[in-house]
Amino acid sequence: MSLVIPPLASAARRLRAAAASAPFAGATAAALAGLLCLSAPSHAAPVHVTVTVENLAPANGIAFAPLHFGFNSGVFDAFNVGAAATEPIISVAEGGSGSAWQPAFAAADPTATRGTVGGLLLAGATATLKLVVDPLLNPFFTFASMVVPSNDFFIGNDSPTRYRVFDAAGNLAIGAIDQLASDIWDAGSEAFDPDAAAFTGNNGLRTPQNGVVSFNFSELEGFNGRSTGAGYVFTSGLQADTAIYRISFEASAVPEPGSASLVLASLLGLGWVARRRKASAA
Ligand SMILES: [Ca+2]
Ligand SMILES: [Ca+2]
Repeated sequence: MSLVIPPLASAARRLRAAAASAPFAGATAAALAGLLCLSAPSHAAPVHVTVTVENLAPANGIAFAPLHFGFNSGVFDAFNVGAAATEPIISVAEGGSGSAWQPAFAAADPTATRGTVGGLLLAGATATLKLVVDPLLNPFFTFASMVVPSNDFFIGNDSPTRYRVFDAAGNLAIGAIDQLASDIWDAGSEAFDPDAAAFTGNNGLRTPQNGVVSFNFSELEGFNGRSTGAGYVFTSGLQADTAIYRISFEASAVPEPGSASLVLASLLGLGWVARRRKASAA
């Protein structure tokens, strides 16, 4: 059995070996080895990410169930336009809970950083969640949230690689994801019926639609005039280009005092060697 040693680690090892055998040059080598180890790209620096969601829809219009999301490697695909919805996305679209979506995501991409942000998000409301993300391991963002009132409407990304929020260097590449009314999906799993819809009826009732996932926001007008669970009378007020939802991202470094002090120690080591050499030459 042989170990494959990456070039930088190998260089660091040779420098450490040199450090053990030669006094002054060795000290320089040890300091350089320390720096090389720190610069080796074996670990992505984790970052703090604040995810903020905002309901931009017109007042007394649509609201949203909690946003289910995950920073991920780009392999979890919960639905496809033109195909029948499966249990994971139905658990978001018909009930808002994501009770099958989250486990399916975890099974498909075990190292994804998943979360849920907000409760019932009414027009004008915002909610935030801060979490730690590895930007190189999980550069993509996937999300899903039920639109209410509806029987099976939701927002979400069809392609798992649609939103790459971190670039190859681990820097934030997208400040926000904006959704318009024309981005709203009908899961095609439950037939339109305000009396059986979340927010205006008995959400426990349902009539199978046996359709496929498709874009659909115009059907929301069918809820106009209905009293909602939040007490207001619903008016859709949506055109295709009406802004309805924004997910924004802010990233900041996670402090790593241990690494910082190692770099400082290495630099101080180099300075000490330089002073010793100057002293010997004098
Ligand atoms: Ca898809
Ligand atoms: Ca439907």
